[in-house]
Amino acid sequence: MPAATPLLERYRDRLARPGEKFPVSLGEGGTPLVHAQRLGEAIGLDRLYLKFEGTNPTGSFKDRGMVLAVNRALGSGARMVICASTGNTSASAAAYAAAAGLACGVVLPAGKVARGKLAQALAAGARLVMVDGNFDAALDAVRALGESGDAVVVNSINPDRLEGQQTVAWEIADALDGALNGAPDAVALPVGNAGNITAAWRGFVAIGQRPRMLGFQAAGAAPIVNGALVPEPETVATAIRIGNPASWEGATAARDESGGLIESVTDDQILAAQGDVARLEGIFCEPASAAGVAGVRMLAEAGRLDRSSSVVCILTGHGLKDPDTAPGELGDLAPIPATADAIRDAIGA
Ligand code: AN7
Repeated sequence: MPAATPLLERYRDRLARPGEKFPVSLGEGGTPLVHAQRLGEAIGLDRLYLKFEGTNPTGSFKDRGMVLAVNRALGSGARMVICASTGNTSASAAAYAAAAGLACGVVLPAGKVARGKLAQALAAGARLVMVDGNFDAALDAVRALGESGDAVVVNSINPDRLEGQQTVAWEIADALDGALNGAPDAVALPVGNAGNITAAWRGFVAIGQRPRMLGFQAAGAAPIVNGALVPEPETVATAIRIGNPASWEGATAARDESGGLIESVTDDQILAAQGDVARLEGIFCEPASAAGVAGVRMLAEAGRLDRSSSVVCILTGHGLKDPDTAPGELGDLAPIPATADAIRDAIGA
């Protein structure tokens, strides 16, 4: 079926309950899978692919699970959805709730959410509160609110979210079927609350594929790598600034069942990878999204990935969401005369 078919209709046979209707869609899914030849050359991989989730309607992979969660909340007669978020979940929840005519509450860690994501939730009319505490504290509070029945929680503790997020695995498989004659050898992605690695692995298993799942946490927010909660997580990649992942067990199951790994990368490695993806492939992803690329580069350079292995990096969110950490400095460039000669000198044409 063409990619223009709404995501939940395309995979209706795997997702829908009998007779279920999905009235809400913003055109999610159908994201590009790019053979990253220049980046692959730099890293030492001949078959490196980038699945760019930034082209989803709200600019992140969250839309895949959110579309199912909000359709089901609407179908159940709910009036309001609520989430805690490092930013992208709230942008997605706010947008889908708006389209569904539902109210949306979002609870954010004060001062640590990228500007673009805040702007999205505000524009869609979400009822937004900042809490004095990190994402983990916000999620605890939202869980309690959900249990009281005031609103449907649309964090990934809602099983509909993970169900819908499996579609990224199915799209990768559909796109690579001809090119690779089967599954990729490995799939790399950032790990925050650990819903995505859990869902992607389930999605692959559901269709009989078993790529190695390579998860990467930020070094300052690496509870799964350390085997212990991180009470005060810190990283430039605010999307994955999470110290107590809700899907911890799903992530370790994905790692162990797939023969994969979950390791950490530093903020410097993350920012370098974000810049490489933009300069070598023309794809602008947000810092958290680059953690998977940073990890793959680290493994390849250590001789832990064969040059011939096929690797898909899931770039989870768009760089425009977080202009403040974008690579490159405009600095305090003094204006020059608006003449061809002056401009030619300045840019070295
Ligand atoms: C760009 O929005 O947790 O491991 O509240 O925004 O499934 O949590 C975002 C997470 C990776 C990690 N990349 O995915 C939120 C939130 C981006 C993200 C992750 C997030 P999970």
